[in-house]
Amino acid sequence: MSLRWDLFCQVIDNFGDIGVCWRLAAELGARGHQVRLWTDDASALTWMAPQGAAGVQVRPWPTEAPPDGPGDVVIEAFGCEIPPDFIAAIAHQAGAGDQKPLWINLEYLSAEGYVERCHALPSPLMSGPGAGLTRWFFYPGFTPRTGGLLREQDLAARQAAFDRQAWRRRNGIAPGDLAVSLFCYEPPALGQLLAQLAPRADAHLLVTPGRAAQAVLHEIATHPAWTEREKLSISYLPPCPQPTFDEMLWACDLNLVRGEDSLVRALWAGQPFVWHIYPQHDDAHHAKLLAFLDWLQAPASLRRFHALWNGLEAASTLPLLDADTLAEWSACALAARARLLEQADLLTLLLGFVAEKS
Ligand code: TRH
Repeated sequence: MSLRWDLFCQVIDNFGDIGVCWRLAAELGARGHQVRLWTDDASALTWMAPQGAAGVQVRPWPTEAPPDGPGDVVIEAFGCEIPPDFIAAIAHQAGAGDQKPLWINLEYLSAEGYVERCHALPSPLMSGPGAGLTRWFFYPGFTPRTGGLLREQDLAARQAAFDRQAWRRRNGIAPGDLAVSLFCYEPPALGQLLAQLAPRADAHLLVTPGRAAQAVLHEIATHPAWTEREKLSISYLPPCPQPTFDEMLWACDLNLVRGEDSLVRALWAGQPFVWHIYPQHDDAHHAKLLAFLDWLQAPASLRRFHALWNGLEAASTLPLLDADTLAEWSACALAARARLLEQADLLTLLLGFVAEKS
């Protein structure tokens, strides 16, 4: 059954908020639903999704509900605050005896234990224009008792049709070369990574624009002793659409990803990866990272790389990115992907949840 969805997305910083919301909206559209994506900052969509998506309308942040009222499902992503007049319209509709809309708070992704405990719990509203309504928590996650991960229905077919060697040839990367994609904030161990790759004439570093490119340029400028870099090929990439970003991850031998959405994409890529987790002021991200590494069943060298890359540990040497290490990380990544592929994807679980509660 085709439903009408209102998806609310406020951009805090970076691209994860809108990146996740866009993937969800586009996949809803692909499965025949109608989506209004309300956002206070759609600017990144010009490069992330220039093609748009069937069934998806991008709308500026509203002050009130549109004349035809809220849709069948309202999603506030990452606890963003829906405007009070829109909430009043939800309450009005619910007060008219309608079960709809179903109101869902889509949370951030984590592998921590609270996710299984809190997933699908109700949160009754006690005050404000929504008093008396119930909002439901929906937690993405890595285990069957969570809301799962976004995975498009056509992902497997797209991956099967992807010509990895042709992509590498187009980008001047020989089959046996080491291609490393870099999407990160300012990793404390970036200098160490560059120093390790610098003498390798077979290494290619594909640097995404923005903070990653700035961090690399800063590192090069502030470490004049690092003189061998001319051997390493560094490409500074323009921003690209999400499907093109995904293909880069499928084509590389090591993906250094960050935030939330690109981590999921690295998992689907099935290549070795390292996660630069979004840093939180109270260091809450340390426990979050360790929980993920436990779920991942990361081997010791991958745990150590993560600890240094994320600044949980200092004054130690990054594991060498040699063939044995990458083979071990590859086995780990493939096993993780296989576990995830046995589970339902986020949208399938969300649609089941909506059907159950409506
Ligand atoms: O940009 P991020 O660091 O986003 C973060 C996280 O989501 C974090 O959890 C959140 O709290 C914070 O934002 C506010 O990383 P993330 O999540 O990987 O999002 C990046 C998106 O950008 C992803 O959808 C991939 C996309 N992308 C492209 O489509 N093309 C590109 O060229 C690049 C570099 C990224």
